[in-house]
Amino acid sequence: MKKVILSVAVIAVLGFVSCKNETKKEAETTQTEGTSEVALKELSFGVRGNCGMCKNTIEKAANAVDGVTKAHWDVDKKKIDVAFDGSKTDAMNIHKAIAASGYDTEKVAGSEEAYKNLPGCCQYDHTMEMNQSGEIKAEDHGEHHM
Ligand SMILES: [Cu+2]
Repeated sequence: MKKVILSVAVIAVLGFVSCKNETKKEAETTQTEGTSEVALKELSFGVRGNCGMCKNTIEKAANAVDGVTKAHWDVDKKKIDVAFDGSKTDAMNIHKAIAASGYDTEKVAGSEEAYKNLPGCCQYDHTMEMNQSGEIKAEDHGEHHM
């Protein structure tokens, strides 16, 4: 009887050890590198807009493009920083999506229809300079000819 109990104990120990080995092996295999080859691209370009509401609309439009992972519009610089998966979309799709929401980008003019539906405070000036430095501009940047 004692022998039986002993052998059961031995089997249990052996089983435990082999189980342990297995989990260790598994952990090692999952650690090996995946084949993820995400072509993440970053890009900045000019987008016109006035305020925080514009920011929401612009960023929402950019984020709605499949493959976009980041969209950050700077109200002072009139510029957006985006990151996207280059295998899913391209820069032009993002320009178009923002333009469709009513905002001018440096490549695509904003949809007039969407612009008209923007709140009054968001109806930005179409001649607004894009890609500003964010600093106060000096009015006189020509040379002085006397
Ligand atoms: Cu606005």
